[in-house]
Amino acid sequence: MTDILDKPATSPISTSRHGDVLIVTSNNPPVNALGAAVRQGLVAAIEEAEGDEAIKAVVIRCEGQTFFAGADITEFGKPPVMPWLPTVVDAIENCSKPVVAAIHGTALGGGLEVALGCHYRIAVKDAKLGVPEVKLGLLPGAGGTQRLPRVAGVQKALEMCTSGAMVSAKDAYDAGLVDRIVEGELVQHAVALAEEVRDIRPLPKSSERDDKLQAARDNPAIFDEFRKANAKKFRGFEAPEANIKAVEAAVAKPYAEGVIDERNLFMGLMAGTQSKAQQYFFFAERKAAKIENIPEDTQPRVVKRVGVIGAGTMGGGISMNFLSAGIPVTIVEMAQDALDRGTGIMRKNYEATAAKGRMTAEQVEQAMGLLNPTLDFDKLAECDLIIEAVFEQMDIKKEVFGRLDKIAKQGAILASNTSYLNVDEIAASTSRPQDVVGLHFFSPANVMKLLEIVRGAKTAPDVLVTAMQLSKRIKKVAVVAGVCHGFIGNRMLMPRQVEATKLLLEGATPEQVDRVHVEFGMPMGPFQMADLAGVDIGWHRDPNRIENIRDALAAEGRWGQKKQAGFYDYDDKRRPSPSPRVQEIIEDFRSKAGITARQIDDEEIVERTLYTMVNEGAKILEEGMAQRASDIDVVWVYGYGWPVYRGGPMCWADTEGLGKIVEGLKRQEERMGSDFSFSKLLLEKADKGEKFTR
Ligand code: T1G
Repeated sequence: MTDILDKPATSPISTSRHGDVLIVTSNNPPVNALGAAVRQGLVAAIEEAEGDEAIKAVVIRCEGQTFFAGADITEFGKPPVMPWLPTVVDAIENCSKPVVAAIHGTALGGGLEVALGCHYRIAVKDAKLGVPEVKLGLLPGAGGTQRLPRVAGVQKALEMCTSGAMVSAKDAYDAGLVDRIVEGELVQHAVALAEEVRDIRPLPKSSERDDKLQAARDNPAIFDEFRKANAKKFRGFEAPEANIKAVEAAVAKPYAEGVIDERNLFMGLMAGTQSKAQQYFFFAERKAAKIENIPEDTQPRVVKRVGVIGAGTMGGGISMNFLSAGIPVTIVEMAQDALDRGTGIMRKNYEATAAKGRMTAEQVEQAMGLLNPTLDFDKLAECDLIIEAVFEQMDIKKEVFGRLDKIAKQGAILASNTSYLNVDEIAASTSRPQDVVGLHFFSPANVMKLLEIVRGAKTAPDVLVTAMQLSKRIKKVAVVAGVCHGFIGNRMLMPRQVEATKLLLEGATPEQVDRVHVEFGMPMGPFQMADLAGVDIGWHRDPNRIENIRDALAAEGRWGQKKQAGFYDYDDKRRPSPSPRVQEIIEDFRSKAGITARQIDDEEIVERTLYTMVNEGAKILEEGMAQRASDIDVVWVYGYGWPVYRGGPMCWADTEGLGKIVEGLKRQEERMGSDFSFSKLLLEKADKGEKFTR
């Protein structure tokens, strides 16, 4: 079909003819975002089709990696340029000749809305479709909330609009979103379909469909049932409810009125702080992949086989990331029973995923088939990347790296999964510090998306580039961190935990502190998190050495959920309740310290735990331990569940106002005593009225 495509025009939209079919092509890399020039070009192309008798049908397609991937997010917040996207979609739908959407890649957001404006939709097998606007704190604002339920049904529309998840071409076909799935030359098939339907009238307009709405009219409870079923997931977010309301309007009102509701709901979201934070975060997570101060053309090293030392919880979880990406793993343990236990848990985890229908039995076998468990440490010599996940103790790490230095092949990357320790010190125990890097996975390593790539003083640029590229392959979001105690995430966790514990001594309860954090939008508070992770993590294990509340709990075996007792008591379904025993322990420490309990208000808890985190984040920035403020936000959203509708600690601080943050910290400075010192950068920025993230 190469003869049909003319030379590219200046506009990203070009048109060409194949017989009596007008082919409209968008060439707007990297994702054919529907920027102003694309929108103008599409309207012009429809006018061209209308104005030429010889044209009987139209195909709309895209060059490059994907069909339109949505509105151009970089245009948001700027003065609007006509035509609006809804106008473009209406122009397509009101064309007097049939318009076929030829979909490949990811037809997302406004891209799917353009396809819904077309009269027919054809897709290649591996295409994906979705309306991810909710992830930007928005809703499909170009008729999507009105057309989608009419074409795919209300339940499907609710699920797609509120999750933002992509659906496969097959799933889309089954839902009626796509008329045909094809293999091979998409343009050819699209032109053939256009020829087939050229004389069919009336044209099938999505906005005029009504059949699939009736089911919801007969069962109006569908909306509240959907709200209830998703209440936990949507907690704190504004956009999901707005999406539901827009779909409700599609059912209750004629199309022309429903789109007005959609527009009003869209503008309401766009004006709010949540969508600004979530749009900021969309770019923040992409910026995190950019590594500063390395040569532009640094090439990654080849990684064909990965070695993992330690088949415990972390080693097993880390291994699964690579196995799932089709990368062979040699996993080493010191004892057969530990090795068997570790590989057994990996298989069990895969089987649990398969039981949920998220992978097939053969994929489980495929992944496990790439695993080479061994007691022979020297087998690591065949690996291109070796990750140690041994006990979090410096002398043990140094001993392991010393051994690796002797057997690992030249050019192999030696990585530590340490969550706190000094990577430079570990690197110094080898003759090849340039090959040493930290790869800090978060537990459970096969689930949590965050990966901190800890850049040692001597870590070579290509080691960093390799780590960043690999992180994408294993579906992680990686952030480069400098060498300091706790890197970025855990370093900010420390002042939060210190102040949270002091608040208990001063009169707060674990429930109060945790409630404030959960109401803020965190998945859990500091004490719920301690009970989940384990109160005994990092404990010195001497039951006679009781220096703080945590020591006291650990000494009594109150190690958290796994022992049905920690900062809370737990029933056999792990439901928490306030613990009288913990209250006694707190009161005992309080009286020993001569502290009289006082009423502590929620605002103080925010200032002493969340504001101090912002202050620590500012120190991380001023010390160069993070490349940019937005990286800190990526760490906290992906590593600890910071509510993305607040953008992350640094974005939230900007929204609060740095002056307010400084004032709040000044109010608490005396109570925090020597545990606290102001970040100079924070004071400076607050003084100048500057922001961290924009
Ligand atoms: N607008 C502008 N730039 C975009 C973009 C978009 N929609 N999508 C991606 N980019 C940039 C991205 O910043 C990066 O830039 C490069 O493209 C490659 O992206 C009215 C209001 C399509 C699945 O939310 O999900 O339509 O870093 O690294 O991994 O109803 O990009 O190279 O400079 O992600 O191959 C709805 C968002 C918009 C889709 C490709 N659409 N994009 O993933 O590449 S709102 C979205 C994605 C809307 C209407 C509403 C992914 C992708 P740089 P990438 P990828």
